[in-house]
Amino acid sequence: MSILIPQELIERLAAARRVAVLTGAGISAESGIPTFRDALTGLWANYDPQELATPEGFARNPKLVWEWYAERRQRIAGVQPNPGHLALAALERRFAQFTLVTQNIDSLHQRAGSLAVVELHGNIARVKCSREETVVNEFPDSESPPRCPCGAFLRPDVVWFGEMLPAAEALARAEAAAGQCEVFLSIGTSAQVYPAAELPLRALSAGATIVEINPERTPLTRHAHFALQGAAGKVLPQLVARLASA
Ligand code: BV8
Repeated sequence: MSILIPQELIERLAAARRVAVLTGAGISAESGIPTFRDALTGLWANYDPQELATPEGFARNPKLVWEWYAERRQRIAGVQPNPGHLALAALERRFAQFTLVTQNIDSLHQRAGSLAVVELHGNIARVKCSREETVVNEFPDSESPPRCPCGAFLRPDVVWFGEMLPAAEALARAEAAAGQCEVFLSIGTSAQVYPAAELPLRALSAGATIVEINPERTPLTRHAHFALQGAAGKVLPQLVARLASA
């Protein structure tokens, strides 16, 4: 089922030199990764994600939080990038400046071949000491969570609610790309978590064309010049095909 992609959007993209993209959990949904809000199926059904993805949640129950991430890591290891990820990797090669900013922690953009990926919220494959913040490459799986040689628990190297985003470098790159792009695409995100959700608004105020790709409406939809209501894995390959013949 093809989604209507207005010719005006194709022409604006074809004429653009600088493009920025923000993705959220929705772009990994077609790979079989539950989106953040429905990540809590089964065993996790009765926990609030904002309860588990917080320093307080980890301090309160380090074993539970460690095991939630271990299960998510397992699930991610077993899936593949989907046509939406692959289409974004193809799009990157088409523009002089293309910045892909993701809220996701699953490495699927990199596995699909995207090169310039800005990970705002870290990466689940990395583990760090909860005290020293240093990334640890291997660790004993004797206890859960394992401990750093310094004695503190290890934790996933992701940004939890209430935590500052990593090295301002990632956020600064994302903000610069949003402020300079001619077209900004917000794909598969509920546009509720800050500061990521501020990026399309920054692009809008800098005069960029805002495109949203999401089966549902979000707080961003009313600001978008083009709201393509469909799945990323269906819409993005069509966008790439239309651009190729533009
Ligand atoms: C910060 C990593 C400064 C971990 C994530 C009170 C106290 C403290 C902070 C706050 C506060 N009030 C507000 C804040 C700020 C807070 C925030 O924004 N809260 C929200 C909930 C209001 N932000 C923070 O805390 C950030 N840090 O502000 O630092 C600071 C410091 C100290 C004190 C104050 C401020 C840090 C936020 C980062 C949290 N980490 N992830 C992990 O993954 O476990 S957030 C996590 O949820 C994701 O990374 C993502 O960013 C976020 C939202 O998820 P989405 O990606 O949008 O996914 P979601 O499920 O919501 O939606 C999926 C969408 O896809 C849907 O719209 C659906 O329709 C669509 N979809 C589905 N299928 C498809 C599809 N689209 C396309 N195709 C499909 N097939």
